[in-house]
Amino acid sequence: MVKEGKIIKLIGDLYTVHSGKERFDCKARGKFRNNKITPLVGDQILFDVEKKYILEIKPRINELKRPLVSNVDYGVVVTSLKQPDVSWSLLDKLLCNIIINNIKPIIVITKADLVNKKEMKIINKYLKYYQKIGIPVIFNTKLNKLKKIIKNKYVVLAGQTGAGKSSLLNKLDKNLNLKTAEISIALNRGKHTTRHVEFHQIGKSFIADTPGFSALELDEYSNEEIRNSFTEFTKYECKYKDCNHLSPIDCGVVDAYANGKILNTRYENYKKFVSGGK
Ligand SMILES: Nc1nc2c(ncn2[C@@H]2O[C@H](COP(=O)(O)OP(=O)(O)OP(=O)(O)O)[C@@H](O)[C@H]2O)c(=O)[nH]1
Ligand SMILES: [Mg+2]
Ligand SMILES: [Zn+2]
Repeated sequence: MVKEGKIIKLIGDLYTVHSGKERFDCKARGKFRNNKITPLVGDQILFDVEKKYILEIKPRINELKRPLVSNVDYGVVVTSLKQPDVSWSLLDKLLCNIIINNIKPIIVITKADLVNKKEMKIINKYLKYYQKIGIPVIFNTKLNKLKKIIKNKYVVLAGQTGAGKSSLLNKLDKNLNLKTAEISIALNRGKHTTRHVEFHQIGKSFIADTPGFSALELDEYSNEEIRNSFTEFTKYECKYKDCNHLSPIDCGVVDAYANGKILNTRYENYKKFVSGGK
């Protein structure tokens, strides 16, 4: 019998498929390897119930390489303010990565309890900017707004190891009990506690916990894609339509940056990303 379902988890080469109210364990056939297409967590598929094989992958709405997942509506960038320390460069990279793949970004802030008032004042200036350019910024201590936005949606969590992704899910669902771990004090970063991608149904949302990482490259993207992912830049007018915003002549973005309308780190990161200093 052939059924349709959605891949919600992958461990090793074993896929867990959600179909109706049931779950099935399936494997991918060689056919997919030959065609250089691998089923991903998030894929809508047809599978053979008796043989436990994935037969067909339905066309994807989108696909993210890091973390490896498909068909998501929202990408939540989980950003810790301490342990590991906040990195505006990594945050901008993660946002690029999500926006370029046609996924809507949300920023969730963790570990605000570890920064002092003075530090928080500076950090708030940055966070306000992201909010202003249309990216929701939500603290992990106030999750009602997040719950509202992601109702009935597929969501992927992305962020550094140790940022608090699994802890966030445990907060959203007290019965989940996902494994979390203290960060390594010596390295000031996490221990790669989560090892696989898995969607969890929480209320009416499906949220994928994912392995964290320490660094991310944007090599696979063109300068144009990176430029377009800095969505607030489109507000400013440049003399040339395909302006790369790198030369100060006739460039509305450089002007806006010089006039303090664009956050320093945003423009500096943009320059780094498009010139290969990713
Ligand atoms: N003080 C504080 N600690 C937090 C907060 N959120 C998470 N943590 C702690 O941070 C550590 C790492 O959290 P995890 O949830 O395991 O982090 P992760 O992002 O899932 O990490 P990986 O699975 O390695 O990618 C744990 O010890 C958590 O208890 C927070 O808001 N404040
Ligand atoms: Mg985790
Ligand atoms: Zn320009």
